[in-house]
Amino acid sequence: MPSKTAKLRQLFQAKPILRIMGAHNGLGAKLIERNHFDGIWASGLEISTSYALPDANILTMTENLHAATMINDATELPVICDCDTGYGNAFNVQHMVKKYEAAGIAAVVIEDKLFPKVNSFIPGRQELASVEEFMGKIEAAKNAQVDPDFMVFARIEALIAGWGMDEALRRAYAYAEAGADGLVIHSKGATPDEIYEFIQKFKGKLPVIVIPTTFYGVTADELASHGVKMVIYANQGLRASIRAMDETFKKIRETGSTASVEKQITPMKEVFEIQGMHRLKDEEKKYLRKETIQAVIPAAGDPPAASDLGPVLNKGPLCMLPICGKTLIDRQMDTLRSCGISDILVVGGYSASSIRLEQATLFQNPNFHKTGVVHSLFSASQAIRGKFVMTYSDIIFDRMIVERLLLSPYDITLVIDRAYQTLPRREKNLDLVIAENSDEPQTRRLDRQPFLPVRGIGQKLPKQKVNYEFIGMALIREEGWNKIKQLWNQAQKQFQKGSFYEAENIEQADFNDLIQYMIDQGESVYGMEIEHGWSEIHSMEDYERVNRFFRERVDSLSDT
Ligand code: SPV
Ligand code: MG
Repeated sequence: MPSKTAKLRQLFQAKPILRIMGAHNGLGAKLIERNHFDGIWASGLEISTSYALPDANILTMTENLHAATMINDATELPVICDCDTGYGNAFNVQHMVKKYEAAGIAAVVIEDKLFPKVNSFIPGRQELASVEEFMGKIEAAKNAQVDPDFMVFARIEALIAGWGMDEALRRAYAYAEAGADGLVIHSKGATPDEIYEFIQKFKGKLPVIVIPTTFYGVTADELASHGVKMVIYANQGLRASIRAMDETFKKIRETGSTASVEKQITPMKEVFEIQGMHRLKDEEKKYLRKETIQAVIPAAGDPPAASDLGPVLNKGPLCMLPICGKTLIDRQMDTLRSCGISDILVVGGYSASSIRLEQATLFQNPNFHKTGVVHSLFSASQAIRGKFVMTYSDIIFDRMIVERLLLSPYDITLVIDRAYQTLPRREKNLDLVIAENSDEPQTRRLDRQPFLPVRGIGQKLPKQKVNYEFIGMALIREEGWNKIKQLWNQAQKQFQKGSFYEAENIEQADFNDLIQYMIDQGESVYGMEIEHGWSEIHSMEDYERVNRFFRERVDSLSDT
């Protein structure tokens, strides 16, 4: 890629006239580029106006350079910077060239007025520097540049200041002698006549640059035919946008809505295109390698045979149970999302067509009546990419449980509730757990969230050994899932006939059965101890309790 300084030099060689458009920020630069101009004028007038300040050297060099850098960074086009009088004397100019060149600017223009200058179209104070002083600035600028292609254009303000053509020409020769790379002959005439006269009389070799703000009737081709090498449209973008914004704001204020302007304003899609949002989105996967955590919710099974939830379920699956205006699965997904889990995979089976999900992927386990939870889990296997939280579809849980679970360092972690030890009733069909807990019951415990090795899991464990209940939620890391896949393969070969742990056959294996098999194969499975903060919904009694909870304390569970 040639440097922008080289690019500008090449353009001077290749084109009869260079068309340059003014900007004050990156957005302007982008629009200029897409309209095929040859370069950009970082206009002092535009930059000042963008700060709502007079074009009178109020802004510092640093502020102007900041705007110029924004422009330059947004475009492949060479940028020519309006540097007013060079921000002081020849030493300021030296420093300025060093900074602008280092920022990748292709050329600078300095004008022969006194600092602080006033915009050329403002009547009154248009004081010119002496020729000697300005020659010193040009020499300082040329000696300061490092890249030989960097250009310094000298702007003659004699016609603006009313000093006449002879003075303009005298200055032109002097600035050429001082080493300027081009001359901006500025004029506030209504026609380009005095420009043409200047060109005709100027016998030097330097390219001539014009800014046809007042003599706007002239075309670039006409200027070229008179020997102009570069035309700078210094402020038309700014003026167009002022008018467009003003009219838009007025209409919105008058009509009380934005409908009146919607069709005239740039669609958001285009705004994002200009920003480069699409590239950013395309590259997100490549650069934003944040660990994504998924959730898998097996929701394929029929409602429990003994359940009295029939009337509220209305033949739908349990996950679609409405709880205070939201389905159970929506409440689960809200809680998971509030913990940063947004890629949610749901496996339907029984009445799957009635499962309504927003921003989650639904998989099917068509053999749900003959298969168990493990089969459902594997139905989503192709979409499981790494770490995931598996949660049964019939539980509701506090987000704190998920948040803490995500911190588990183990490959497979089950959430186990110690409240089982104190529950007065011992329900049937609970998923019981035997976990190793070396703590003496009465001692103080420093670790609020112990992870305990799980030794046994199932519904038929010897009650006297059971100390926890599995709540139906587990964290499975990538390594854990790889082990599960590997051992599940092995189990299928091993258990082709007969029962598989507590399941009638391996096809009907429950998650408990799989985990017990893993443990028996020597794999480590941990339990994360909790106490309360969740509920299963298996019966009308559970359902009413959960509904009551949400009616009374909406802020505590999934809505938080
Ligand atoms: C600018 O754009 O800031 C210029 C050109 O210097 S003019 O406003 O015409 O002086
Ligand atoms: Mg200016």
